[in-house]
Amino acid sequence: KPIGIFDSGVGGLTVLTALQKELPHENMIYIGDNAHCPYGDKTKHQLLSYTKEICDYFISQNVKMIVLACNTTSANVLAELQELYQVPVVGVIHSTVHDFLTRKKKCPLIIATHATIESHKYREIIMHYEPDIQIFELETPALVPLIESGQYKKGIQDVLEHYFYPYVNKVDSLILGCTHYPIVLEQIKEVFPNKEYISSSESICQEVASYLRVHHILNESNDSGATVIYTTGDPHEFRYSSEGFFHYHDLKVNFLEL
Ligand code: DGN
Repeated sequence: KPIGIFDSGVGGLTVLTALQKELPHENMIYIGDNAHCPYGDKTKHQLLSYTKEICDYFISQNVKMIVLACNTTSANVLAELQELYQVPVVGVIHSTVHDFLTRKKKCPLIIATHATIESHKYREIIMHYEPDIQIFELETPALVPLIESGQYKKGIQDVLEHYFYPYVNKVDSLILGCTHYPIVLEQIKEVFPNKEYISSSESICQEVASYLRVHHILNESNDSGATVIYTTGDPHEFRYSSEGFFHYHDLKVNFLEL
């Protein structure tokens, strides 16, 4: 049985590639919901309606687990999706917070979409474990459209400087609370150096791997897993925006109508 993974667009490919590395024998289905991208400015009601369609599709494909490779939906509709489906549904936020807490930092800046920041999910979970941590939260809505355009190298430095300038001397760590952001981590490090960087795309892998192991649903065969990629938008655009940073050659992207 495959694992179903989705995001609003190409950002979740950062989770997909990390999972492929960690779990090379698993079959995976990836959906980029580009028809509704970006998710960051959508209401909870909209997010639930889009993600239900995606999860229903995954169920029709007999998946054994669903991974929300997206902070915006993890922050806003995870509990609702967990109620609705029999298969395990996991989001990225708990494992990212866990990862952050192991680094022993005291002043994190969390960057994420409007809907993730507005939910204060990161703050809530961090404070639950470590009430003394001084948390800064920042919406960075210009980043996802830039990354999805595939043209992010032009102009991103100015945008990043504008966002990070007020925090340069205030924080000791940066939580990349959106799965699109690791794509521009090098650019971020240039304008915001010498921090501890925590990426929600890496943090989730251990959680998925140990869940599969503990529940004995890890694929034990030595065959390499197959991945099928879908977008609800334009497959050519999806390929264009992902090829620049993932170095996939001849990535096969299928159109999915939900
Ligand atoms: N990559 C998603 C996230 O982690 O929040 C969604 C980004 C978006 O669509 N704005």
